[in-house]
Amino acid sequence: VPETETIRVERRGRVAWITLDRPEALNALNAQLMREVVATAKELDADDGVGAIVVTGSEKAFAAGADIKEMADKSAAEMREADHFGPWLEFARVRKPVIAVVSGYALGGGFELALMCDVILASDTAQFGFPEIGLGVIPGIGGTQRIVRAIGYPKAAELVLTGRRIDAAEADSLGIVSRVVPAAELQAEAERLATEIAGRSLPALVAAKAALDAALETGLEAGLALEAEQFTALFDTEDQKEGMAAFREKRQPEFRHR
Ligand code: CO8
Repeated sequence: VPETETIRVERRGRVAWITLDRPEALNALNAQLMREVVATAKELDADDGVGAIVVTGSEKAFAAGADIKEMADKSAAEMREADHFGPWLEFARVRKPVIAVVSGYALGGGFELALMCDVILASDTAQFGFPEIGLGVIPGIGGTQRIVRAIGYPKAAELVLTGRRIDAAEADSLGIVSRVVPAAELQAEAERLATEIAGRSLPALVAAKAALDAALETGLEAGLALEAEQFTALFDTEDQKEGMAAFREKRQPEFRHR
């Protein structure tokens, strides 16, 4: 993993933790943080010892958005030149499961970053919103696209057009988050969930994510074909043989992630 200044990176077993670490700016996503998160995620994606990646922030903020101070004076040409978008596409293309563990503010780009992840585990202190409209801009790293796919147009449009902030309970009822847990239990639950996922067969996890992604990208026929092919290809993995043997022998599987 490369040297980083705006994030901390830790490995515990097969789980890699990326902790956003710009407390002075409530983890606002500046260009350096974007480069560090994306480079780290790509490196972890290529590492066979990693089964799942967690992205998290502090107790007060997952991330309070893109860095307003960094972009305030830019022209459109300068924004295009800086390309704040392409690297995040690479983050969203990570093949392994990515889990957002959200406490406090997940606003603007911070909310969008959470929506790039596969699973969102939220503290009951979490707050989500798209304040961009109040700044004279709009979500720019996937917010309008992913929130419509997540919760449907009418609910999504209200959030984007008003900038209204919602709490964890409302985010849960809208289907924005996977699950909400009390703040005091967030760390333990995140650890447990990430360890559980990372312990599963890596080829199966990657196949599952590819098939889930296809549901957002393709029509039903093409998605069904992709799912069937991903399912079938797993029959050439050691883990499929082990998983099914363990079932027949009434024991836990010991996956070797190949
Ligand atoms: N950018 C830069 N600095 C920030 C940001 C931010 N998004 N959010 C907070 N900070 C800074 C504050 O300026 C403050 O610094 P300082 O003490 O030097 O003034 C420090 O973090 C602490 O913040 P507050 O004092 O404001 O803390 P409060 O607890 O009073 O308020 C809030 C917390 C409500 C989260 C408040 O900080 C806030 O409203 N922040 C901005 C939220 C926002 O509007 N986010 C959307 C940004 S636009 C965006 O995300 C677009 C995404 C797509 C673009 C992709 C390309 C770049």
